[in-house]
Amino acid sequence: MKIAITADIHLKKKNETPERWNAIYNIVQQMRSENIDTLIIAGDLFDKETQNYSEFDEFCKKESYIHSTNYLNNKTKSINNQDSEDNKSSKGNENQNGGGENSTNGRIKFYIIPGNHDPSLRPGFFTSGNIKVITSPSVITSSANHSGKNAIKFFLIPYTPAKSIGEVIAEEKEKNNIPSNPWILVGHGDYIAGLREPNPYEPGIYMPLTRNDIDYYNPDRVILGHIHKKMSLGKVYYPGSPCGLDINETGKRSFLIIDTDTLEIIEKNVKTDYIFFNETLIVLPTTNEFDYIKEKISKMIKKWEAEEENIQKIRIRLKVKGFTSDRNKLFNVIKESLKNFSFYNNEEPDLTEVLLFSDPERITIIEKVRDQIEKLEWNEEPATKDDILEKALHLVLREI
Ligand SMILES: [Mn+2]
Repeated sequence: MKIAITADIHLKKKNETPERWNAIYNIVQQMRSENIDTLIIAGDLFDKETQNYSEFDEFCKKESYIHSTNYLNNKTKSINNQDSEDNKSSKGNENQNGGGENSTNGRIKFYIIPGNHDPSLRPGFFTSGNIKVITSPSVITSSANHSGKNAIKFFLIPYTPAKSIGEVIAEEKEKNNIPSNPWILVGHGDYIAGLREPNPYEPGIYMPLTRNDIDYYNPDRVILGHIHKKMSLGKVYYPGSPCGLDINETGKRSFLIIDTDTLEIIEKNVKTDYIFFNETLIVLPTTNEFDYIKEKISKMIKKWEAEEENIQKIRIRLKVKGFTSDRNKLFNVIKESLKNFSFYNNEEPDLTEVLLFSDPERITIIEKVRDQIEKLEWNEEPATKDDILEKALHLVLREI
C-alpha cells in the first residue's frame, strides 16, 4: 500500500494564498488517481494559528473518494493521553458506516502533525471525520499487504517547543512505546547531520534530530517537515513545501509517496500555479560580452528543465553582478533573452551591482582568468566557479 506525505503548506485564507490551496488540491487529485487514501502532513499545514479552520474542514469534507480497502488500520494506537477515537477494526467495508462523526466515508484521511507554526492544533478545531490531529506521540499502523507481510508502523511526533526529537523518542522508549522495526519516524524539525542549508524562512534550530538519534533508535525511514527545500540525506527525507512560499523557494515542488511493502520513497511533482527561480549572473566587459551573457542565460534556462506548459508559470528574480562596457545595452540584451518569461512581482533584472569598465589591457587579463577558472575541476564547494570569478573580477578590475 502507498501513503502520501507532505509538509509546510503554510495555508492562510483561500483568498490570501490560493496557490497553496491549489497545491494541496493537486496532491489530493494525484492521490486519487493512484488510489492512495492516506495523507500525512508533517507540520506547518497552517501558516499561523487562527480562530477559523473551517476552510480546511470544508476542503476535507468535500473530497469524496472512490473507496479502496487500504486504509491505515483504524486502531490508531494512542499513546499518552490522546483520546482514542476509532476502535473499529478495518475490515475494509467502511461504506457501511454511513456517516457519523468519525466516519471517513471513503474520503482521504488526513493525519495532521502540528509544526512550529501551528503547535496548538487540536482535534476539536475540525468537524470532518477524516481529519486526525496528532497531539501526542502516536503510532499508526498500515494494513498488512496482500501477501500478508508485516504492517508498517508510523511513529508520529508533534512539534514540541524546547524539546529535541531525540528527547521525545527517549521518553517514549522508557514507556515501551517505540514500535519494532520496520517503522517510520515522522516529525517536524531540523536534522543536524551535515545539514548545509539552514531554513532561511526561520533562522534558529527547531526540535532537532541528530544522526546519533537515528543510529541509536534505528527507524527504517525518517520523514521530516520544517525545511522547505526538498532533500534526502541517508534515510532522512524532507518533502519540502509543495508550493514555493516566496521567490526563495525555487524550482519544481514535490510531495512524497512511500510504498509500505518496499519502504521505497518516491518524489512526485506538484502542479503548482507558479515556479520560482532566483538567479545571479556574472557579466564581464569582454569584447563578446553580450554573446557571453546570452549564452549564460540560455544555459540558465536549460537548467530549469521547464516543459513548454510550465513556461508561463515561471517567475524570475535576476541579480546581475560584474562589469560591463554598456549598462543600457546589457539591460536590453538580458530583457530580450528572457522575453518569454515573467519576473517575480513584475520586477526588472537588478543591475545595481554592475559597474562600468573599459580598460582593454585589464579586460584581456580578466578574459584569461575567466578561461582558467572555467577549466578548473571544481565541485562548487565551498564556493561556485561564479563566486571565484566574481572575486577575481573585483581584484583585477576595480578602480584603484
Ligand atoms: Mn514550515
